[in-house]
Amino acid sequence: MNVNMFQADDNILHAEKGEWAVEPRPVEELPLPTDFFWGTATAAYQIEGGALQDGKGKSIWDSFSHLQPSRTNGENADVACDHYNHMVEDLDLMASYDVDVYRFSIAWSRIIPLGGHDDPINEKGIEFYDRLIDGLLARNVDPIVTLYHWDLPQELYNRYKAFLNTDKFKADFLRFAKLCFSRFGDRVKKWVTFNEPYIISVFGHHSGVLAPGHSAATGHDTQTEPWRVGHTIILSHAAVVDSYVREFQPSQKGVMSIVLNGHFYEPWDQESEKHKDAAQRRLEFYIGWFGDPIFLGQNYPTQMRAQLGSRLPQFTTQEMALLQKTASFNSFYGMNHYSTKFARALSDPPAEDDCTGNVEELATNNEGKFLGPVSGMLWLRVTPDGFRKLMNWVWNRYHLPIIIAENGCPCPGESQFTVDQAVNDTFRIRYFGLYLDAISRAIYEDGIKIQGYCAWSLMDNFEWSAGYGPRYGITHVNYETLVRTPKLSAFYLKHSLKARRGGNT
Ligand code: GBH
Repeated sequence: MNVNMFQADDNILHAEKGEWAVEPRPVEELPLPTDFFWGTATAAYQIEGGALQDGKGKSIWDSFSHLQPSRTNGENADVACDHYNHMVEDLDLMASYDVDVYRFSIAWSRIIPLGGHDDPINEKGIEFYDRLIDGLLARNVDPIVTLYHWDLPQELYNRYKAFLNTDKFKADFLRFAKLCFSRFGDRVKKWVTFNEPYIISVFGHHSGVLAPGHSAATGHDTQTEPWRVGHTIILSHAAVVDSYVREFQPSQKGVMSIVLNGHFYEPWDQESEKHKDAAQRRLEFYIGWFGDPIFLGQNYPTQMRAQLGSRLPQFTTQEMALLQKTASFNSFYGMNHYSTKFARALSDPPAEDDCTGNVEELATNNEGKFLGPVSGMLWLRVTPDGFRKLMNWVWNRYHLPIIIAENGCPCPGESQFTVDQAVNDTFRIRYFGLYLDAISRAIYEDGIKIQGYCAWSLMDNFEWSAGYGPRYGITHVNYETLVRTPKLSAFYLKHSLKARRGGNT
């Protein structure tokens, strides 16, 4: 099959011609290494449903999605894609796409309903993930397992406000992680501790858009909470890595890391040092915040400490020693990436509760130009050059092989499409094609190690505060009938990856 038959209609791009800072290029189907792996990604709360099935405990997302007035577009994920009851079908779907890996997350409260280190285990929940993992291996698909993708056991929040109590959280998370290693680690060889600590900290504890929904409006201390939450995540990650390396890795031989997300930032005014500094500072506040302590075993970036002062928690000598010890045990950099924005320096002094490095994020530069065509989300533009630059930024700073753990987009207007329109997703195909070309350039022209790629997402699913509006899937899901229909992009990825790696198409 010729991958060119999947090429997007150019009209999609011409709509805004002349309005971009850089004109979009065509997809070139550039090569990838033969051992480059690809697959799809999901998260438990977004697809599983079975909210209270077989003894699962409530998570903060079960609560948050039932708040009145609704903060999730009037929708919840009690059923979602009902993956909990459609797992075999979903495994077969992935097999038909020829994926090499599947990145999914474990719902903590499904296997420890109350979440705590002394709380009972739910064997039924463990059985579900056992069947999932066995089903993947039977189909020759390697699992990449995320321990925490935002669905914290509600009880831990009730007991001690979860991330806001570092020692208690760390102990409970460590026990959950060890339970996963001991039950699943014989078959799971790639582990991710946390998905997107920035989002957990800032969107959960500053803007309050995501659970548990802390913001100034709900009476929370947004000056310090995000930084305390981030601190807890970093130390919990290090504790889990340390335990895995000492107690499990010698026999299980797996690898482990964390997944950080981040936009890339271009200066709002390319000629201005001030705005160039702002773009760099924004990246440090987004990615360096977690990356420097975790991957370098260093303190927070200098610019963060300078601006935040006592708002930023300090690492004790003992904690710093643990970070130094565990830094090199992170065997890859997990990258979730979608798009690029412009960064404009704000005037000093920064707001008392600033989280950005005193930077404004914009879709247009000083000439009013966009970075690329807009997808179905306003913040998400097709910006493959920024993706390549971010891979360079991360590689130069951390020198770790990169796994793209999430990448994708909804097509413009897709939330209103019929299934027949949705499956003809040429916009998404072009997005994937250009982003895979960027990976090829990063590997062969920039010399960066990139091991694999997970498309977000296997199927349309519950998009957090936006409910079922945005559709990121390479598979369409009808939320009434739960029928799954592959989109053209699923076959594009299957054939493009085969061709790029030198196989037959
Ligand atoms: C990922 O988050 C999540 O891991 C995944 O669960 C989710 O479904 C997927 O992306 C798609 O959204 O204020 O301009 O940054 C990505 C992090 C956080 C990026 C919210 C977009 C809103 C726009 N996202 N953010 S902006």
